[in-house]
Amino acid sequence: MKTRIAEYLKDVESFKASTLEQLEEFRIKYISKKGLIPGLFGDFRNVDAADRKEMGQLINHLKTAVQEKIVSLKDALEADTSTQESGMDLTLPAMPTLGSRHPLSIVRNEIIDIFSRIGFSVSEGPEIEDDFHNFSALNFPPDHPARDMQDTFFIEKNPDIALRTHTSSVQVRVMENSQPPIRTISPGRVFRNEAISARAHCIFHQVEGLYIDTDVSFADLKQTLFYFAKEMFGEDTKIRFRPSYFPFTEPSAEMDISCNICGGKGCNICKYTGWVEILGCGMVDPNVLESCNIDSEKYTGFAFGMGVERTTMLKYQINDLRLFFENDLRFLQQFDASH
Ligand code: 2NM
Repeated sequence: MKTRIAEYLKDVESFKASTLEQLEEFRIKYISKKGLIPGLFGDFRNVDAADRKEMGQLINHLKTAVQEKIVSLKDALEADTSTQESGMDLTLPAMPTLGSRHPLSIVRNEIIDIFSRIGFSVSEGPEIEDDFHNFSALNFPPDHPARDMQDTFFIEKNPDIALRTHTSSVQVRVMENSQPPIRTISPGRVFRNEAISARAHCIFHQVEGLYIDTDVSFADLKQTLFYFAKEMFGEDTKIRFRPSYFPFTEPSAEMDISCNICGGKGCNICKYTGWVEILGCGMVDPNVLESCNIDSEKYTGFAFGMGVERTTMLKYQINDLRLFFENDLRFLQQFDASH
């Protein structure tokens, strides 16, 4: 009997199960009613009185070994199946992963870099603004739709305070606090009360630019933005301007670049026109300069504004804006960590 117990113990100790079914077979073999261990207890009745104590201990030890084996294998197998379902293998060794910059940060930094090289500084300001800096100083008439609750997030019970709808508000602050020459860009988050879709989000990012000095002309605007387009999208990029309207600029324009996907031949990104819209711009309205204590007889300026999401989508051929806000590693890890 002693050798039988020793053999069983060896078998138990070396047993491995790769499925819960194999483990169940093992349990039945040893501890079910007709299993080996109840069998040993049955034979125990015939053991000599002198050996009973030792045999009893050996059988109990075997039984404990079987029970412990079952518990530990069951835990391991169950942990394993749950990780298979989630697609993760927790048994893999830990690997150091290098974080990468968010694509919006990569593109914002590149825009800042391009304008820094021609003397623009970076200015920042508050995300919660008053009516003057977000609307009035920028020549928005009192009944402009952007001032409506439906387009702008106002702070409850105070119609004078809202989340900024553009970073032009930062440039109002720059103009208030300094005199020309002014050359500055303001990157930042802006907020608009819009339904979230593949093309729109209620939080997005802008870079706006402002250049004020004596004799600044529309030709300066065109040349500056042509330089930007070539640096951002490649030397062969062409630009064109279409007339537009903004309260804060006159004249105003929208700038297109030749489609960087198809090179102007026509594709679904440019809707077969060969051109894609990239930014809005114009000559700063004299009313804006005067609101900010800058002499509009002496100075002129140009300004522009672009969406960082839109620019990033064009640069990296991303077709859904929501990818920027979901923080899915499978998306984020496609961008170079070195930026
Ligand atoms: C745009 C388009 C045109 C703009 C105007 C100003 C300011 F503060 F100088 F008046 N900053 N940015 C501007 C002009 C923004 O975004 C589409």
